[in-house]
Amino acid sequence: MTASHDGPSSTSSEQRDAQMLTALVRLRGALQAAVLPLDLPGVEQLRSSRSSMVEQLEDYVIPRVMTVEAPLVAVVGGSTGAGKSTLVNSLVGERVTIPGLLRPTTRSAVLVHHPDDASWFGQDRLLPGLRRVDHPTDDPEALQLVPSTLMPQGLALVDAPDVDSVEQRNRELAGQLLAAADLWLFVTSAARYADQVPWQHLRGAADRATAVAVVLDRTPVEAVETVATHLARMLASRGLKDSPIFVVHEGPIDEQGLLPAEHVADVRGWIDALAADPGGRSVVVKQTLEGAIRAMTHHAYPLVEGVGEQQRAIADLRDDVASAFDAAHEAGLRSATDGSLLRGEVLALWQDVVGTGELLRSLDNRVGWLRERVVGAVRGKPQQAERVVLAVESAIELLVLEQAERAAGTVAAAWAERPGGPGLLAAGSDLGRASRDLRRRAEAAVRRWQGEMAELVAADDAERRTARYLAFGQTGLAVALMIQIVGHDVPRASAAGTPTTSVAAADSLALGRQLLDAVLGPAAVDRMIATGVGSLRSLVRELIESETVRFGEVLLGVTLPADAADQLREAARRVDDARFASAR
Ligand SMILES: Nc1nc2c(ncn2[C@@H]2O[C@H](COP(=O)(O)OP(=O)(O)OP(=O)(O)O)[C@@H](O)[C@H]2O)c(=O)[nH]1
Ligand SMILES: [Mg+2]
Repeated sequence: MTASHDGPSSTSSEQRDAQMLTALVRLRGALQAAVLPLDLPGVEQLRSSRSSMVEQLEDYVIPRVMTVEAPLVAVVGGSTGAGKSTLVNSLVGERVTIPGLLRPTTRSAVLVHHPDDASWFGQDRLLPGLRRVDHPTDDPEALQLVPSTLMPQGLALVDAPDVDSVEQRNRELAGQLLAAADLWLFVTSAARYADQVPWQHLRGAADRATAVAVVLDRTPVEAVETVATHLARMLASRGLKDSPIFVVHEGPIDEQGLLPAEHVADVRGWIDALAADPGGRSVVVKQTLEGAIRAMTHHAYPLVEGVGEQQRAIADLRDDVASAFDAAHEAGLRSATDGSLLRGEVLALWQDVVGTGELLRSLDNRVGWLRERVVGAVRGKPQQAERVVLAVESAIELLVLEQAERAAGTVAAAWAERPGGPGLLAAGSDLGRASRDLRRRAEAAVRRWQGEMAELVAADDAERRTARYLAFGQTGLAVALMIQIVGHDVPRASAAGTPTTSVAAADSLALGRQLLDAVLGPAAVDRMIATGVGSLRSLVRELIESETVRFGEVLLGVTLPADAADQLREAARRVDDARFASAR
């Protein structure tokens, strides 16, 4: 807020109301954005605080600030079967709401008002979420509007369900209606006044400084003094010493279900006086409204903390995925070309095709005809070459599956320990394992890659298609190329094996290279290996990357705008500023 030279008095009350309204609308937006998606400890309480704040802003605070001059709304709430509906009818002086013997009877809100006040209670005003109806209903989403000429102008009465109902929907609606009241007419009975649930509500009202009047209903004459004294003491000790207590004696009920008028004369007199006194009314409205707003900013700050905590937890969960899959990428890319695949079946079958180290050592590379002998040695072994193709295929698939499996397991283990993590694991399906179709996808990708390798050797200069090429065959050359690719990072000088390759593997790698050089020429072979290494790496990278999608989807369900906590803090601060501005 900027300091004005003319002082705060230069701000008119309309400007202050407008400032407050803007701040409240912004607070509602910030609260709506501040979802608490993760099941962190204590989140239930924050979630319910958040949703009741949004609800109260929409149902009561925002419409109330927009129309401060609207009639005062007194909600008649309280214990089950205390006689709330009977009291409403008796106060009005005609049957406007249905009382009953069965508990609970009232399941839907009934608002009684003077006919001239009707325009204040349209759909877009108070409690906009409740559909306006003009007939009795049990629909908890409906608000029955009942005009009665017996009501004073300037004050409306709402008959609410029981706050301690056996039915949850009733309890919720009762709470929602009380949160939208300017004044509570809290009804209890001699039998029920010490019950816990009503007192939880009353304590909440005391915290917010909601205007409350208590009606001690259905009280036998002889019990009045004891009960009323005790009740007054309870109210005083719980911060409600200013709340008036009205006693309504248990009385005969007429055929309309109404108590004798004199039984409710005190309450009715108080209501009439309030309705007739615009100043008194506005004091009540202001007290409750300001209390609600103050409580709201008060409750917003723990929520800011909670949102920040959620943001940090979400970032940790994301990091778990990133670091597990970074490691999988790294290991996958490394093993694809460091010779790790040159063992077992791949090596044995490749040796079948190309011979062993002894052959290599017996060769004198400088003698052309010896090279011819090597080529001759592999001539006519197309089936063996095909078998190497299959072995290489499954070795690469296995490599991808292993890395994906390990990364998924690492994330699952980390998430199981993180706050909010177990809920996410349950939300996804089998997140601790590689996805079910990965094998199929890997198979297709590796086959595509092998096809590319075959094309690579085939597409080479036609002039090279010498007798040697033809003897070796396209598949033989493609296989030799694949072997060079998966052994690309094996140090060249080593004929003694490396941490990832055996002597035999290093030998047959070298032999393969000689073959390729002899057939295709060293420069072309270098180019082909480089191309093949590049596309094998992208294959591995893409397949492992595709495995993060499932985690991404689960995390998408728990996203929070990056600025949610800041926006909420700022919005609450603005409401506080507006509050202090209007208090001056
Ligand atoms: N004799 C007598 N009966 C009463 C009195 N007050 C309420 N009753 C009866 O008690 C029963 C319950 O009264 P309701 O007015 O429906 O009570 P409620 O608090 O609205 O009940 P719910 O809506 O279910 O929470 C009805 O049968 C009423 O006729 C009273 O002062 N005297
Ligand atoms: Mg009722």
